[in-house]
Amino acid sequence: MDQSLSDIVEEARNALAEAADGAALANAKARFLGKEGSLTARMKLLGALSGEARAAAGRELNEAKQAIETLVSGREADIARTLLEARLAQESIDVTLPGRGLGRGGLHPLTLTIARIEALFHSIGFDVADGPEIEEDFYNFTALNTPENHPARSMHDTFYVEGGLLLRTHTSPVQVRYARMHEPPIRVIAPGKTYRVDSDATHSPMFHQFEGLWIDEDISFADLKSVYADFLRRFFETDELDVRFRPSYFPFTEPSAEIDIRFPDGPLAGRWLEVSGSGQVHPNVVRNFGLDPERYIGFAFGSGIERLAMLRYGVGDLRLFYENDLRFLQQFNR
Ligand code: 2NM
Repeated sequence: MDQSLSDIVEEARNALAEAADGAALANAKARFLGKEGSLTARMKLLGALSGEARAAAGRELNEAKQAIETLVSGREADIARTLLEARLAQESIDVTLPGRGLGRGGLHPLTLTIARIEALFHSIGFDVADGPEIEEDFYNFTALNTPENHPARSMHDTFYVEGGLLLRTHTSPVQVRYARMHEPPIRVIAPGKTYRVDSDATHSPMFHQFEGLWIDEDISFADLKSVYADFLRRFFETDELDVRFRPSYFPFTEPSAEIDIRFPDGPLAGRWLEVSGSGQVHPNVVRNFGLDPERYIGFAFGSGIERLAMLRYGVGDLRLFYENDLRFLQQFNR
């Protein structure tokens, strides 16, 4: 005997329930309602019946067809909901998880040292100036009373570049430019990169310097000494620091003095350490500033920033400043 309609509906219910996605569902639906579907085949047989029997069989077939269609749309909704739930589960974000965090950068110890020097001199009325690192011979040497045959001008000591220019060997040319553009009284420091043909454990071809210049009508070496000694004690955060000025020679100052310091305690206690050069600006240089050396007195000083940073932080090797090893750099925050 042929399958009963209720068996077909039951078979459809099972087949549809097994369909896991839209394509499988369409296939399952076709098995019953499609052109070759089992229910469709029954419909085709209606023509052979007549009268009351045909009407009754037609009603039953329609009921079965509707039952299957209802099952299909129910299953359709199930599949759509399952897919949506899977997608939502996959795309969900747990807003309660902690963030990844931002790695915080820091300032290079030389940058910190320059900022500290600038702040200390700024607090006593000094301006901060900068200028070109590629300089003219005039500003780097000639204006600073450095003779044509001076060894510092040799190719062994100075980097010359195209166009008769050079890499500044100190920041004094900034002082020259500044002094020629400003009226006394002048109080200025010029920190920055400087270059010399020199490279070993204690010398880098690029290093940092700051130089200071103070010009007024009525100042003396005592003013230079007190300003610079005060700076050093504030820089190293100890009033106990010994400071001495020792006669020396520079072409651009006369008289000139080397500045030494001595720590009362710590690993360097008791040893005199040279940290700076200084002097009264040579009359020829004052003239090159565009000023009358009979009227104006200038005092100048200069210091290597790496040297000051090494002493302050207790760094033993200059090269550490240039290697960008984070294990080194991360140790400095003031
Ligand atoms: C030093 C030592 C002595 C210096 C001189 C000048 C200028 F431009 F005013 F003449 N600036 N810096 C100077 C003097 C620098 O460094 C060891």
